[in-house]
Formats: sequence, structure tokens, C-alpha cells
Amino acid sequence: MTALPTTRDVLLTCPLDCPDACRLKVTVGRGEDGLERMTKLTGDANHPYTKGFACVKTVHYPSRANHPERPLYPMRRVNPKTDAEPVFERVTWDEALDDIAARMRTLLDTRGPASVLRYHYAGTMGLMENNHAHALFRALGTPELDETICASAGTEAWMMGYGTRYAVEPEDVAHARLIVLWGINSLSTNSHLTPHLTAARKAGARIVHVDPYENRTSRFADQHLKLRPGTDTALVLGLMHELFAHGWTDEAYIAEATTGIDELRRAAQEWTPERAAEVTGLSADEVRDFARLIGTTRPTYIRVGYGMTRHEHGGTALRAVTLLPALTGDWRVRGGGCALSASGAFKLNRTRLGAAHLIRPETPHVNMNELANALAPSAGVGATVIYNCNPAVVAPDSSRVRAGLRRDDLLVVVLEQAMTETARLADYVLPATTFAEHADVYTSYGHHWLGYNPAAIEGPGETRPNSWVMAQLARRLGVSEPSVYWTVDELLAELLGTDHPHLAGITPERLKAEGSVRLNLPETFLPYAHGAETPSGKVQLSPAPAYREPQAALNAEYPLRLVTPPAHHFLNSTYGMLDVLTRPEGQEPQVMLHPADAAASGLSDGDYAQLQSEVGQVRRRVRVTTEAQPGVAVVEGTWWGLSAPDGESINTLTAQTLTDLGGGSTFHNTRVRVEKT
Ligand SMILES: Nc1nc2c(c(=O)[nH]1)N[C@H]1C(S)=C(S)[C@@H](COP(=O)(O)OP(=O)(O)OC[C@H]3O[C@@H](n4cnc5c(=O)[nH]c(N)nc54)[C@H](O)[C@@H]3O)O[C@H]1N2
Ligand SMILES: Nc1nc2c(c(=O)[nH]1)N[C@H]1C(S)=C(S)[C@@H](COP(=O)(O)OP(=O)(O)OC[C@H]3O[C@@H](n4cnc5c(=O)[nH]c(N)nc54)[C@H](O)[C@@H]3O)O[C@H]1N2
Ligand code: SF4
Ligand SMILES: [Mo]
Repeated sequence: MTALPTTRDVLLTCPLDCPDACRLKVTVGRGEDGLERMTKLTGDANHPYTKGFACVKTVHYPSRANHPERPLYPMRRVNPKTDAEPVFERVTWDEALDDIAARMRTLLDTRGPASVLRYHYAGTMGLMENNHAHALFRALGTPELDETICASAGTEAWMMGYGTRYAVEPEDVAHARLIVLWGINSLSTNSHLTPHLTAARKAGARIVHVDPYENRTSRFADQHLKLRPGTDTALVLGLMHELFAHGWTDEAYIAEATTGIDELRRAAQEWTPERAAEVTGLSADEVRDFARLIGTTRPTYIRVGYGMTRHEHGGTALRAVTLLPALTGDWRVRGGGCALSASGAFKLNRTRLGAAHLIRPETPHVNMNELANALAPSAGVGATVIYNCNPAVVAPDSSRVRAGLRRDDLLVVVLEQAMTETARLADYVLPATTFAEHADVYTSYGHHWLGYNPAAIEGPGETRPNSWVMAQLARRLGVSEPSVYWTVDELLAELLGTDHPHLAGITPERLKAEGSVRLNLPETFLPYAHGAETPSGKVQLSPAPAYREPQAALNAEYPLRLVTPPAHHFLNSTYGMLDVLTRPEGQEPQVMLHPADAAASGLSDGDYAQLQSEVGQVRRRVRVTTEAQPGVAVVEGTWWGLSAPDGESINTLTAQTLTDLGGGSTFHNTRVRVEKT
């Protein structure tokens, strides 16, 4: 964009669904129209975790906030949703809100609360504009949306073993001498961990990547263990076999801090390195050597990602990995242990966050991975209000999701900052503010800093925060629950209204003045050094993880497993409209195939292939590469369908199958066949 005169810099927390929750320096300029807008974005040089850099994607956030197609006014759809191209007319906020509230009222009175479905995820991580925005729906008694699309399998797996979700302090990673990046492409998805990895390596640490395909993180690592997808539990059992056989376990830690060791020892006994090798596709020596490394290197730090959870037995797989430091005693050593999420350290008072106190035992639940089912005509939903989420692209079985959104008897209300494919299927698009334009409070799942953003610039046009829209609807629907109308200040006072030592000394005034405040954790934070916050007070090793083959086993009809992990230049579908970020990803989505699989289908590099799964088909350009392993196809990035040659999201191929724990998504579990078109 053209250079605008700079008026000032503001420090703000990144709102996106990313463990780094960076502290950003946002430059604000004034346009010729006299309005302020963000012109530039970088990392806060003074923030100890952000260290002065923003990622390759979010430096382009200003282009997104100032995008010519950003919705700036409430809009009503005027042509049928079955037409390919939507036509909207501008309406006033009162017209839109009056009509939406009246239609919701009719549904609530005639068909009951189950006929209105809220749908959302983590477009913003702000506690006000995300979590607290649900309060209206809880006051109305509409179904609880179980937020399972990303982290629920991992969360439940972690909680079984450890209770609360604590993570190794990232600043301590430099102390580790073995670093295992397991099922995470951290150089792309957790980029602010990289300086700590580099510091550890300079001090002599070895870095191992455990992942089914070669990506940036594999190339950064000293060693890549390219296992078959969905087989981590077998690998872990093989490692445990060796740890027990060679006496590489920390018996003092096990005795003091864990329960269930005998059961685990028995389960691991059957898993020789040879057996683990057969299941995982690694060699028995790779299993043995990896076990020796883990068994003999202190401290060992394991950064585990959600990737391995997105399989039928993904909860068990993640639980198995996270139990390793309980056998080696790494939890007692600074820099040792495991990190999935640091969320549990933020001991805020969440009692009335999102009016959670109004959830009743009899409230029906909808699993967000089953949106395709929930929007089927027979399911009885008459209105859906969608915010912070792009389900037409990100939800499994997305062509059925779109078919549901197209129903002419379904009122679809979408609060958005962008004309996503979900917004294009709305009856009403309600224009939303961005993180620079509304105040909010932020936790993190990758570090221990609490953040606060003021509303730094005025939202353009008639954009409004989600919380404003919800309060307006609540007033029209006669909702009396006070928390629905809270300001950010009232929410903040509630959240910090706790005696928990982690929040000692953190007042609303201090947080607002400093903007980013580190939780009050001890200098050496070793949360599981003597046990865990489980009912027994110990790390629960029981039930011993058991390896299971997926129901969706590969066969002659579907010979390939499709893995669909995040892309380096995207943040889910948030940046899908920016050419500057789709271009370095290859301009259009591509399927990576191993040369042997490409040859078997007569495909060469650059050809177009039809990918067929049990639920749908898409067309994709082929990239032939040994970065993929035989039998595994990889499509990086949740691209907008509009960028694909056939207009289809990759989730046209993925099914609503749920994980063994937590009702989670199974985005890497899909089996496909690939044919030349
Ligand atoms: N650049 C970028 N950053 C992002 C995102 C993004 O879209 N782009 N998304 C954000 C969000 S919402 C999230 S949840 C996180 C995602 O973060 P995580 O899911 O924690 O990790 P990813 O880095 O996505 O890595 C997933 C990895 O798991 C691998 N994998 C798949 N199946 C298996 C398996 O069976 N076993 C093993 N060992 N590995 C497997 C994939 O190949 C992939 O490399 O990243 C966040 N950050
Ligand atoms: N095949 C496949 N599918 C996947 C994944 C995968 O790896 N493979 N990853 C899954 C994962 S881990 C996740 S977390 C989900 C992510 O799915 P989503 O949470 O839907 O994430 P995004 O695609 O980034 O879309 C978020 C939307 O929220 C909007 N938004 C942001 N801030 C605000 C706000 O303040 N107000 C309003 N009203 N809107 C706002 C943005 O404009 C954006 O369109 O996708 C899942 N889908
Ligand atoms: S997306 Fe993640 S890495 Fe990028 S600026 Fe935001 S928090 Fe930082
Ligand atoms: Mo996610």
C-alpha cells in the first residue's frame, strides 16, 4: 500500500491461534481519508519471548486489515444461497440486528433452544471476543459447542496423565541436551521456539524430528525419524521396552511421582525394537539408537505437537509420548520434560467467563467436528451464528458443511473480518473489528505471559467487536444475565479476581499499564518434579497405552494415507486471501507424492490428479518429492477453496471420524486414491 504519514507505534498482543502469542509493534498511519489504519507490523524488540520478530505471515496483517474486500458494513444476502456468486445489499445495523433477533426469537419460542447453534473457534484468542462472546447463547440455553477441532484429544490425553496442562518454560529449553520435536513442524508453527533450540544446539544439544514427512523442521534437525502416520504409540512402546531393559529409567522419580508402572512395564515388554520397527516403518536400529539417546541424555526436552492426535487413536499416541519423561525423570531437571500446552498455568477465575456458570447438565452438546451432521435438514437447526471461524473451509466433510449452510430454511449469520467462503454463504455478514480495533485479554499456550490490548485504532466503516453484536442481540432478546453485557474492564476484574499465586501482584491496572506481564511463576518452574495435579497426586501411567490399527486401514481401493498439516505462510485459513502469502506456497494447493506412488498412478511433477476419499474428491497439482514417504500423500495448508483448481477445500476429503480421546478431529487419518485427470 502507499506510504502514509506515521502517527505512532503501539504494542499489541497477536490474537491468532498460535502458541507464540507475540508482542507486536504495530505502526499506525493516517490515510488521505483522515482515518487511522495499521501500516506496518513487527515484533516488540523489548519482549523477552518475542525478541523483536513477527512471523513471515503476520508481518502482512496490515494488508489483511486494509484488504479491499474486507466487509465494512452489515450486509444481507439477496439472491439464493444456491447461486454460485453471492449478491449482498448493505443494511443498517438496526435492520440486521432486529431481523436476526426476531428470527431467533421465533425459533426459540416455536422450536426451542436446540434450534439455534453457535459455531466458533479461535480466529481470535482474546478472552473477550472469543470465550466471553458465548455468554449470550448460554443465557438462551442453546446447545454447547464442544470445541474439539484442534486441541481436545491432546488436552484429554495430557489430563489423564498429568491433570493440569503445564509446559516446560521455553526459556529453559536452552538447558536441554536432547531435543525431540515430535509431531510438530515447529519452525513453521512455533517459530519463536527456534532461538531457544538454536541456543541449546550451540551448547551441544542434539535435535531429533519425529514426523511422517520432511519439512523445514526435519531439515533443521540433526536427525529425522520418518515414521508411518498413526504409529507413534508403537514407537513409544518400543522405546519404553529399551528404557526398561537397559535400566535407563529413573526409579526414584517413578516411585515418588507416578502410579501404574507395573502395568506399563508389562505392556512394553512385548514391544521389542523389531516389532516397533515393523509397525512404524523405521529400522530396529533407529528405534534402539533413539531409545539410547533418550535413556542416556539429561535433560531431554520433548516438544510434542497436535499433529499425531489427528488420527483415530491419536489421543493414546500423544499420551504415550508424554509419559516418556515420567520414566526418565526429566521432569526433575531444568529444561527437561515435555511441552504440549502452557494453558494450565493461567489460573484465571473463569467461573463466569462466557457465562459458563449457566451451562446446565441437560444442555445438549454439539461436537464441532460434526457440523456437517448438525446442519443436515433432519437435525433441526434453524439458525446458526458463526464467529471467529471459517467452517466452510476448515471443518471436516466440508462439502456437506457447505450444503448445510446453503439450506434456504437455515438462517446463517457470520461475523467476519474477511469475505471467507463461510461469509459468502451467509444470509447476514456482520463486519468485525480486528485485534488493533478492540480491547482484549490474551493468555498463551506456548509461554507464560498474560497480555492486554487496548482498542488502539478505530474500526473502519461500521465494523464492531463480536461482544458488541452479542450485547445488541441480547437486548433485543430480553436477556437479563448481567455478564452478557460486561465491558472488557469488568471481564478483566473478574478474571483476575483470584488468590492463585501465579497471578499474585497482577492487577488490572498493572496489566493495562505494562501490556504484557509474566505469570508469577517460580524462577525454576518444574511443575511435575514431585507428582501431578491428578486425583492421586501422581503422574498416572495407567492404563498403559496400547497400539491399535486404524479402522480406516489402507487397502487396494484406498492405498494412500493423506496428511494435511499447516503451511509455513498460512495461519489456518486466516491469510488465504493474500497473494503475497499464497504465492510462496506455490499459488495453489499441491499434493506431495513420493516418486513410487506417483509412478504407480502414472503421474509426473506438475500433473493434475484427482484425489478420492470415502467422503469426497478434489483436484490438485502434483509435486513429486521424496519429502513424502511411500504410501503417504501430503497437502500442506488449509487453503481457501477459491485458490484450488476445483474450488474445493481439502476438507472435502476429510471425514467426521472422532479420536479415541476428547472427540477430536482426524485430519491426518484420511485414506485416498490418486488418479491422473
Ligand atoms: N505457519 C503456521 N503456523 C501455525 C498454524 C498454521 O496453519 N500455519 N496453525 C496454528 C494452529 S491452529 C495449530 S493447532 C498449531 C498446529 O500445531 P501442531 O499440530 O502442534 O503442529 P504442526 O506444526 O501443525 O505439526 C503437525 C505435524 O504432525 C505431523 N503428523 C501428522 N501425523 C502424524 C503422526 O501420526 N505422527 C507424528 N509423529 N507426526 C504426525 C505432520 O506431518 C506435521 O508435520 O500451529 C499453529 N501455528
Ligand atoms: N484439513 C485440515 N483442516 C484443519 C486443520 C488441518 O491441519 N488440516 N487444522 C485445524 C485446526 S488446528 C484449527 S485450529 C482449525 C482453525 O479453524 P478456524 O478457527 O476457523 O481458523 P481460521 O481458518 O484461521 O479462521 C478464523 C476466522 O476468524 C476470523 N476472525 C478473526 N478474528 C475475529 C474476530 O475478532 N471476530 C470475528 N467475528 N471473526 C474473527 C478470521 O477472519 C478468520 O476468517 O482448522 C482446522 N482444520
Ligand atoms: S502468528 Fe504466531 S508467530 Fe506469528 S506473530 Fe502471531 S503469535 Fe507470533
Ligand atoms: Mo489449531
